[in-house]
Amino acid sequence: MDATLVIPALNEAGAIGDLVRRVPAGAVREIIVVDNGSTDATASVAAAAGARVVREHRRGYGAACWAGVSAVSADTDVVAFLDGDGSQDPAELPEILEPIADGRADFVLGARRRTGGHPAHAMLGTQLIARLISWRHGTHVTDIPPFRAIRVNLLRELDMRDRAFGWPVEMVAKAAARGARIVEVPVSHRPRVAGRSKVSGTVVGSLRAGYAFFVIALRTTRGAA
Ligand SMILES: Nc1nc2c(ncn2[C@@H]2O[C@H](COP(=O)(O)OP(=O)(O)O)[C@@H](O)[C@H]2O)c(=O)[nH]1
Ligand SMILES: [Mg+2]
Repeated sequence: MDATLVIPALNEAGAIGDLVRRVPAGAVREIIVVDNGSTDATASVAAAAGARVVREHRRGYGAACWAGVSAVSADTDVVAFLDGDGSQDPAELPEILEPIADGRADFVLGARRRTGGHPAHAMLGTQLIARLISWRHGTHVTDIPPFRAIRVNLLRELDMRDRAFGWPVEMVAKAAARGARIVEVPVSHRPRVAGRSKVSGTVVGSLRAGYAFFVIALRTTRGAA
């Protein structure tokens, strides 16, 4: 199985180098860091750590992830995602890839069991939307997390439209709507290791992300996705 890791990064110079170096050897063929218009040394730090750096000047978490997906080599079977702030542990990447490698899953979610650094309000909203999607599409998801792995073929079929914070929820909702085999794997979560939060750590970021989550979840639950 040929897997590529995509890391969206906006001003993560303090975290990205260590993060890239901690990806277990052989877990993925390539690590792509998408520099989303950083004003710090994110790109050079990531490159020095061994990642391939792709630049995306259009801001947005989804725009960054999409640029990474567009840059994977043609023979890539699986794309994994995690954030550039060090909140997830790359040592857990083999566990995220395993259900797909075993042929048990099309899409794996790294469900956050310990939510250090992820505010309670954000976690609560996320869990509510996970329930809504589960109920509507007869699947069982408990989180809409940043740590994910998906078969490239499935991802391309999803026709992803959001380019901002709604990207993860669009991916989960559309995959569930298609009856894809979604498996959750428990993972750890800790506060970002450096830099500033752009989403759940700020009031504006939380509201924007929460709004996008709800709008996209409702759209797909009405069958319009
Ligand atoms: N908000 C935001 N995050 C981006 C963007 N591009 C890349 N990212 C990355 O998306 C990840 C999640 O953002 P983060 O600030 O950690 O959100 P939080 O975990 O909810 O506080 C980080 O790796 C960011 O660097 C962007 O345009 N906007
Ligand atoms: Mg974060």
